[in-house]
Amino acid sequence: MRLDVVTIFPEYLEPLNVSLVGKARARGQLDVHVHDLRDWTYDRHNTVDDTPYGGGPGMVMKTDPWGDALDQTLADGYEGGAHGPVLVVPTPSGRPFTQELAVELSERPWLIFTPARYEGIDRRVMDEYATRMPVYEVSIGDYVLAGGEAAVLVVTEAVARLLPGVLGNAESHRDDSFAPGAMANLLEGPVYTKPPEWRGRGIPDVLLSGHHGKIARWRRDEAFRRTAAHRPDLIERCDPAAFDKKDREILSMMGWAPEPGGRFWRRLDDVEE
Ligand code: 6GU
Repeated sequence: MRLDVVTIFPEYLEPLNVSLVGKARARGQLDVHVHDLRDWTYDRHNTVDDTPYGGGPGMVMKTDPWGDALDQTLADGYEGGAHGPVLVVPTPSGRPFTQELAVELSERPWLIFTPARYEGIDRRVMDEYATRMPVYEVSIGDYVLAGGEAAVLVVTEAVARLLPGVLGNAESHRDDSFAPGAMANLLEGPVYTKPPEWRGRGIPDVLLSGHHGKIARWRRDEAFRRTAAHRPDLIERCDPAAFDKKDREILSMMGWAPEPGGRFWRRLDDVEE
């Protein structure tokens, strides 16, 4: 997979040399190119922003540096044999970045990221490139960052670990929380390793029982507990056909009940917080 990142802070992308993404690069599984947007400015001050039409606070990133940078990035990539680019534009007003979108992006041969600072990029840049390639405007969560660079690191790591041969073990993302079909999208419960006792704290007996059925059941119960506490929206979204008898018992104990349509909703009256 080829990755291009155009940014006014190329040094912010240094973490792409480290850990899983760094190793994928070293092995030739990822071909990463980081570009300085200011290379496509031609005035003394290397200006990339200007005041917004219509007034208001902040600055907007100008069309010309982005247009020239993207034209050259595309030309260089095609010349190097890349094909099928998609533009990934990090923005707090984008669609939520999810595991499903990570899987979709991991199936593309070439991602071009345009992290912005200030109040974002002049709309015409996205409209222009959308006539030539898919454009994904993505947000990594409901909070505001000072710029899109950290989001590029997040998206890149989520995508890179899905590439064939990047994670050592092909099984290792099968039961990720949020992997399609994983525990019906429950969060994963607690995990333990040696020693069996630490500062007076043991580990749940069932994990030492060697009884695989009981262990699987315990893990599922813990996943329900954790999901109910941290992400009740995930349980409400679940297809109730994914719940077995024991799941229903656990949910009921935690204050959840099926509505006539079958989906589970939390009873607000008798819930212990
Ligand atoms: Cl992608 N960019 C910025 N600036 N803020 C964000 C974001 C992206 N996702 C959530 N907040």
